[in-house]
Amino acid sequence: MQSPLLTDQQLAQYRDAGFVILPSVLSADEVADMRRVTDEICAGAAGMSEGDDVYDLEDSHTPENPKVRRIKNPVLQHKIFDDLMRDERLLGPLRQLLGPAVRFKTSKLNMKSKGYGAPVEWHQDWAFYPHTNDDLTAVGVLLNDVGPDNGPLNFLPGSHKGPTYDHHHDGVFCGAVDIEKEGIDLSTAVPCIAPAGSVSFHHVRMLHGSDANRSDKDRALLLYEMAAGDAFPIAGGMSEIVSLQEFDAKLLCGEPTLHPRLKDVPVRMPLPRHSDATSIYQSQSKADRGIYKKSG
Ligand SMILES: O=C(O)CCC(=O)C(=O)O
Repeated sequence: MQSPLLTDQQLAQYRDAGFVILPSVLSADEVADMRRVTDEICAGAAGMSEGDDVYDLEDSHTPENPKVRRIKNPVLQHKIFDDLMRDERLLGPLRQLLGPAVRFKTSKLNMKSKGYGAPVEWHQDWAFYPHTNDDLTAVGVLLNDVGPDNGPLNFLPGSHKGPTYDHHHDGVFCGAVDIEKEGIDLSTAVPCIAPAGSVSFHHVRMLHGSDANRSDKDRALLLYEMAAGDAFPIAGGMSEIVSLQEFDAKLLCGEPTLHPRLKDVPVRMPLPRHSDATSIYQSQSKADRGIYKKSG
């Protein structure tokens, strides 16, 4: 399959709106393989009474009726997910967006299963992990066809050029923006509606969120967080450099550097944080805000 390098128009859209969606990058067979592996991993949650390093479980999960909300860092769970992030069909556009050196940060597979898949309240990824510059992007791989009803991810165009919003509640980081209090107009939000196998790229400062999946169609979304090689995490954020060796091993292409590129970017530290908040779902549950919870 042809490597889908971004056109000038797509690059301009990413620059102006903060996201771009490439339809049908993966073949139907590739998507089917990923869904099969995903099902196999999810089957491992049967019998579990609480989440662990692999599984984030829905609030309604029981050992007898397992419901996985997220597979944590799927690249560590199966080679198929590791292979895809090294694929030129992703790396080509990533080099265009971030520069010659691209570093993998982490990954997640949000299941948003039919009938109950949890919402993710509006937030900016940047609020969780500020860096020395904002050349970071999230790559979303749709493992199901996504329509208006099965909980599409929504982007607010242009919000990546605006402020870093308050993601605190009662003085503690909760990872969700109070849309009403901030007076944010979501009427121009764009849902990421596309066939399975499509790939989206959204800027790290993009305001985004998704409703619960009350439909009868699954909506699994594989996400890779990627950074420019010279973007270094700011201490106190939710990314850390454990060792230089590990940090450099996460470079997917390009040369390592000890010279972070510094950019004048708006930063709010995600501190203090709830000690028992191990995922965005749990952080957000610490606040009674959220337009999706209210409407759900
Ligand atoms: O799965 C979704 O719809 C939202 C994903 C997201 O924004 C996140 O996990 O940070």
